[in-house]
Amino acid sequence: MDTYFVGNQEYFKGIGKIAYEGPKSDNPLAFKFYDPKKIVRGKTMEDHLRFSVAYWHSFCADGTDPFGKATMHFPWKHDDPMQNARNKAEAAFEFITKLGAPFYAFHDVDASPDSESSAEYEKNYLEIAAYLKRLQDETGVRLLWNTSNLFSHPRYMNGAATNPDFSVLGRAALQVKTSLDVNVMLGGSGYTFWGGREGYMTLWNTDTKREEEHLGTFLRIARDYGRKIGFKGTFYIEPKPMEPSKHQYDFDAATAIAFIRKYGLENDFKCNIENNHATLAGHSFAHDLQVCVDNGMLGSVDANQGDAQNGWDTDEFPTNVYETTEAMLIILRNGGLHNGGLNFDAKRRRNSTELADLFIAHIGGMDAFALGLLTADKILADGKIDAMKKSRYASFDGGDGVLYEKGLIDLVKLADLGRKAQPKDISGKQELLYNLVNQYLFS
Ligand SMILES: [Mn+2]
Repeated sequence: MDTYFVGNQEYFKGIGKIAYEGPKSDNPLAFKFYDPKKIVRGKTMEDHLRFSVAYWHSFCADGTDPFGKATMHFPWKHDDPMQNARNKAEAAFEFITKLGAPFYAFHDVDASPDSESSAEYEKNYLEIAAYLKRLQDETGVRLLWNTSNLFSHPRYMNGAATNPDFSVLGRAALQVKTSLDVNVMLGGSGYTFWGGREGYMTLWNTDTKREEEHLGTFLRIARDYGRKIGFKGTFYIEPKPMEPSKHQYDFDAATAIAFIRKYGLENDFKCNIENNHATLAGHSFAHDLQVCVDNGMLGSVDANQGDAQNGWDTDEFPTNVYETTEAMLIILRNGGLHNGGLNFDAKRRRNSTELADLFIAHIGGMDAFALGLLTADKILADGKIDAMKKSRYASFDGGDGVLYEKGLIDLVKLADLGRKAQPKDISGKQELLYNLVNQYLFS
């Protein structure tokens, strides 16, 4: 096996480059379905899926939860915060290169040490960013998006851009400005806003109208600054209905899109849709993706899955091929992910403590989306499902239905047509569609 590392040492010892070995392989450290150079619909799987590794879950989260201490031990940990950040970057780039993911994503304080001193925060971040640039150049790994953590520090407990204390907005702006500077330096394809604390805990102390307007202004000035310094990527809003706030303003895709339009941000902003956030909002992953595609607002995807038996954001690695098939079908109908990607905002379970588990978790997620892509391709190539969907609307493809779609029938005329109409009971064929999907998946 080839050894591979960046910097001074190998952290994932005994694990080489992950290869495609096909569905019959019993090697847990090999792809069964993700074959990066395989051509599907004229494009490689790698280019369709645009996988990204998330810094925070993979190289920062150590298994700590509200009930227990860390369970994961990272060999790159160092007492000096800057040395720790450089080691972590080397571990991350070794991992991402061995895995063969083309992209990564991070929050400012995942990559670089936070500081109470704003000058030190900026200095640390720019210094680490220069090191990340070096590692990007050395490995060819690219930045899908970065973001600023505007939720962990106590100063953000009442919100960042929506904080009732104006002084907090300034510190948030410093983080966003520096992250945009870093993004341009690293050639990022996107920049994400996730407003975990942009919401409220109780209406008794909250002026929601004012807070939402403050958020609109904050995103507008961030957009203006980004464009001024040459940021060419897409800005993303990542909807989530709750957790940690009781109610978050970017509740779901439909709410975020309405917000984006209300504040005139639709030429620069799109949505970053996360499966587990959609389910937390009472939707399905497919629903929020479809809402985005219908509105030309699908930006990027945080690829994970939730747990049907509890109501919180579990951020599990995606393995449900039924969900990935539906997702990839919608993404293919959208003409692909464009600037976006499939970013694994997912963490291994707290008791999956071996470093190899980090590879196994990502391999499973990549295989699940590869299967989804292959099945979605079969569904589109066969065309039966699309034809069934289209035929349900055939009455709008001829006669008065066409005039109605063109807006040429008023209510009086429509009511007049209604006097003569005799609607029939037409089957939606839902069970047949479900059965067809299983045939595509398993035959
Ligand atoms: Mn999540």
